[in-house]
Amino acid sequence: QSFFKPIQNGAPPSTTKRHTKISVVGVGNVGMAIAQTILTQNLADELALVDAKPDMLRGEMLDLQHAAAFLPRTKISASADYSVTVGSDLCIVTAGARQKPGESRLNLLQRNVALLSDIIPPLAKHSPDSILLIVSNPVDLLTYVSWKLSGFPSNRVIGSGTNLDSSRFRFLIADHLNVNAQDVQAYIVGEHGDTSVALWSTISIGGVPVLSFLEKQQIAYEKQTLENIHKEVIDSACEVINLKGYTSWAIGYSVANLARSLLRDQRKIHPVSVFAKGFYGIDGGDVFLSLPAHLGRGGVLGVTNIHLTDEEVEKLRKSAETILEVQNQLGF
Ligand code: 6V0
Repeated sequence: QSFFKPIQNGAPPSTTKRHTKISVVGVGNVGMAIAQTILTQNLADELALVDAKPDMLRGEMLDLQHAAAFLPRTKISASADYSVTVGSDLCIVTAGARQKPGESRLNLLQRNVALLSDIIPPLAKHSPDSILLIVSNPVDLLTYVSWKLSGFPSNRVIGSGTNLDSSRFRFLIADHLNVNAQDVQAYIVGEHGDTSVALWSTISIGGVPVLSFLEKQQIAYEKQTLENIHKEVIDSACEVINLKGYTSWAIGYSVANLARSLLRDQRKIHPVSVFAKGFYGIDGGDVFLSLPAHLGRGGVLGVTNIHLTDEEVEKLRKSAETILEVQNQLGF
């Protein structure tokens, strides 16, 4: 006995609407912020969660499920077994080991690489046509490792990269000028870290290029302000971590925004970590770092050919070299 009495002569349900499934691996602070943003923004029909800690995982799943009355309908499942992710369109990886006191960055990186060796092969096996979106740090290196482990074409392996740095940059510029951050166009590219490169020539507000405006007005003071803002962006993750222990909300919104561009084929441009060899004179090896990438349902559709100054190209190459130096020690 079904709860509903079927209607007579009803047409069969339409099968034309695509079912969208997103998997999130790692339900720590970052994974849960991403999961909850995906739910509130109605980006998936199905959300699968995976973590190595089964009790916490089940607790997080139930807690989200209990919000069903206030959210768009999404099937939420969770398991430590990767079969729960089968048929995903997008797999987001946020699992990460925490730095132990006194541990070197390289050692932490090696532990995270070992962790990805357990995660990526089963994810790729269960969702061979999916897009992989890596968030775990150091994100550029781990995106490269995930590309290698998955065997996916490079256009379907993306790192969240400097998408977050760029939104911090846009916020700080907007705050300084008292305008809406959505009207501020500005890219930070390169490594998600200390060697990131702010592309001054790309900064515009409401379509007005800021740098040439300042140059015409000979406002040198504002240029220094922009340099200071970039420095503030580089330091801002540390500041938040020192204050609250981790970062979560901004990365949650930033990754959900990427999920929307990818799954809804928005063809928007995002500074994210992509296979960068061959772009902007980067030729030292297979390296992933952030470039302004054109994103859609197929993953990375292309890299924007913006004009960079010689100084910006040089900084970007340095950023690539910094990543490659560490990458070469991994033996991957
Ligand atoms: P967290 O709160 O410690 O969560 C990590 C989660 O990963 C935990 O729930 C673990 O149980 C889980 N985990 C560990 N090993 C495995 C495994 N083998 N399989 C499945 N799950 C596992 O960390 P938090 O959520 O704060 O951060 C996660 C990662 O995101 C870290 O590497 C951060 O450095 C990174 N971030 C990256 C950002 C970016 O812009 N790319 C921004 C913020 C954080």
